[in-house]
Amino acid sequence: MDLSSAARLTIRDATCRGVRVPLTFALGTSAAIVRQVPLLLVDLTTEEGVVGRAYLFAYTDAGARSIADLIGEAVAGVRGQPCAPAVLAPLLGRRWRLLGVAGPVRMALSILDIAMWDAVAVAAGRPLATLLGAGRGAIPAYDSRGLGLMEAARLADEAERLCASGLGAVKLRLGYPTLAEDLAALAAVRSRLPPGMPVMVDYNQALTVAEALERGRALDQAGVAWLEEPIRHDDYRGAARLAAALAVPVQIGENFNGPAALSDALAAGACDHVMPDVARIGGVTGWMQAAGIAAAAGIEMSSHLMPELSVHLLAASPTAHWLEYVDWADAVLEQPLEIRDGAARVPDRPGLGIAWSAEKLRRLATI
Ligand code: SMN
Ligand code: MG
Repeated sequence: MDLSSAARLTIRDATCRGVRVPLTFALGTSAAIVRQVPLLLVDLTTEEGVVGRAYLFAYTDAGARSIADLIGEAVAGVRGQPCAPAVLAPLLGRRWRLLGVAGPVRMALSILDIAMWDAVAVAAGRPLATLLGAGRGAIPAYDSRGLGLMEAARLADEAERLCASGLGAVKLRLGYPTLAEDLAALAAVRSRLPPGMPVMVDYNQALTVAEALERGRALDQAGVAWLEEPIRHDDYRGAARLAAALAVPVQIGENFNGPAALSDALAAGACDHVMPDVARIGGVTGWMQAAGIAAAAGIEMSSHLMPELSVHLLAASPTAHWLEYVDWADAVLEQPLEIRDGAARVPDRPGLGIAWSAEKLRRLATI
């Protein structure tokens, strides 16, 4: 039997580059103010000459350096093996169990998995979304570039600037010292958006359960699209109390560590929607497992950051909901993600359709 060229790829090596991208819209969250983002760019080489690419948001410079180090060690362990991510994902997971597959280790293994899938799709000459069985060509996206914690007048101006993107929804960060300030921020943003535009709100785990119940009841009246991470991300019992008591949909998922976490959260009734992060859910392999669990439970699934990767995965997810749009990787990509009619387009190029622009990279500080 003749194997396809994709099945014959052999892993050779991985190169990682850390770069610091200044943000157009500084992003104040209740946890930290993000002014520049460390991105880690990964090139996975194969003996056949096909290169698989992926990138991740590394949160901090030390995060980028340590994840790069972990990727190097993980690749050394699978050098010479077939580039078969569905087989290598459980193998790598077992191998790294003693150190613990969470945080930077999970991110290293996830990004390696994504780069392997990219190589496979590039070798097959098909967009990754198509290879995963997707039919959708575009995913509705919301603008997540700005609307951090700041005074109401500046928030209103920023909301107006965001409207130029043509996206149909925005996300606002909340978690001011008082509920009144949260509501004032929401009102300021809404005063400059088209009437009825959905607004998601994100607390980045700032509240206690009691505070979340109080603020959530007020947000029920305010009609927000979802209430994201109101409390500690892994307090599923607390989140279940909120989901049961509140009308506003509770959204969690950017901190799910692998598909098992999503499964546990749904079993606990901790949320109404989920939004895994492709670099924490286990790459493409983990995402597709998570998408199956969410679909079986009838739960809407959105994405977290890295929209150029997530657009392919949402296109192949049965309960796809919203893509979180940020433009951070525009600073490194030859062809940035295309936004049209309020949606992100799945690029009609082989693999993820991403390539680094040497010229753009020259302008960025390296980590
Ligand atoms: C978020 C997380 C990390 C960095 C910036 C913003 C936020 C989101 O939780 O969901 O976008
Ligand atoms: Mg969030």
